Amino acid sequence: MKTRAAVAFEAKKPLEIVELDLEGPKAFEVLVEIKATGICHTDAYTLDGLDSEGLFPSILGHEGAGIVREVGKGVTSLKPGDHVIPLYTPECRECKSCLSRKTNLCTSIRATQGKGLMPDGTTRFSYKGQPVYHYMGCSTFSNFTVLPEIALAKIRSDAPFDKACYIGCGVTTGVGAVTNTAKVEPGANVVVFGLGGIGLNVIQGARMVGADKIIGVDINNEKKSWGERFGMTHFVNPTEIDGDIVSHLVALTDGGADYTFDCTGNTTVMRQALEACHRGWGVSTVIGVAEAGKEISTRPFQLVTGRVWQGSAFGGARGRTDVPKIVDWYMDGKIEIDPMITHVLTLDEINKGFDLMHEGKSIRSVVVF
Ligand code: NAD
Ligand code: AHE
Ligand code: ZN
Repeated sequence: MKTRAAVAFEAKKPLEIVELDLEGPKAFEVLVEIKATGICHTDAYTLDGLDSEGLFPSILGHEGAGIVREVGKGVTSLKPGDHVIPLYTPECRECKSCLSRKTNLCTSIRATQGKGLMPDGTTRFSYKGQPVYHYMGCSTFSNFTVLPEIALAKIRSDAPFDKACYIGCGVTTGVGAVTNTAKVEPGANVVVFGLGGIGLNVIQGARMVGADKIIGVDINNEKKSWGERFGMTHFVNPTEIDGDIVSHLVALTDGGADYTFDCTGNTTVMRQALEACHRGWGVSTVIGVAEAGKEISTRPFQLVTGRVWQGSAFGGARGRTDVPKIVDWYMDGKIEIDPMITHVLTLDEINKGFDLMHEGKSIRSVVVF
């Protein structure tokens, strides 16, 4: 079949909207009509050539929602008409990682996914007879896409696509980092670095679990009112304080934060986030994705004296199990999504979504098909 898609032909070049060929689903695969997709900073990072796994030409996008249109042989958990959210972190429930119960990082198809291919080692997309790569196993910047059955969460059919798509990455990543990874407890002091599409969801997650101080740190003052809207109690712009940001935050939290989160992808900020943690017990969670070649460092003394450095992918969520529950949280009013979707675009306008992100003018842009 044919599908319209925004194709990343080359790094650092705008996406091009073209009609592609799409092969139907093979065994254990599913054809999905994407109804809406968010634009996450990770898409920009890959388009900018900063992803060590980045491949071109490819169809980016990993924050979508849509409808199952066809299932391949052997698919039992989904049928045409089901509403779904694609999962860049699948959940096979059979691999060593899934069975460990210690991680959400299902490993069953990670190797081919990182090479832009379906589990059988081929791509379903092509343009003028040449293969086009999948991205993060999702490729939601295409009106139709093919995914493995294990990479789709079935969701309730009354959830609006243009909001539910955000649960495919940003909402789950931010809220889940608080609830699943850090397991923030009521009364804790929390510092969130980077108040974008992820950081604001960390803030609303911290509010949801009953954190006490929720301090937001951003170099963009316009993020102050955004943070406050979702539960932030204090805002710090590190470029506007006297002295260094770590001392400032340690003073503000009476010795250091119980939990900090990096939502910037900046390795200097990651170090600050660790060092702003309380001696003896503070836990810093890295969510931001750093560009290829970057490394983090700190004095080992920071760890010897009880601070813990950890990371979180997709908010520690087991997609097929947890994503439908997060959709329920949204539909029941437990978490907010609507105000964070600042821009709704057509596929033809998708590059504007990247511009708005780089200019700091959007929280989430969503493309509707
Ligand atoms: P975004 O562009 O919406 O937000 C980034 C925010 O960080 C902006 O508000 C920006 O002003 C702020 N910022 C930039 N430099 C800063 C600095 N030095 N100090 C303080 N604030 C600074 O991006 P996003 O969509 O929220 O994504 C944030 C990061 O999370 C990206 O690195 C993205 O790749 C990553 N991410 C990771 C996961 C995961 O599973 N681990 C999932 C989604 C996104
Ligand atoms: N490809 C990069 C790593 C990118 C990365 O860490 N991705 C996050 C999700 S970001 C969503 O917006 C993730 O889930 N990582 C776990 C995984 O298995 O990729 C690189 O450095 O090679
Ligand atoms: Zn993302």
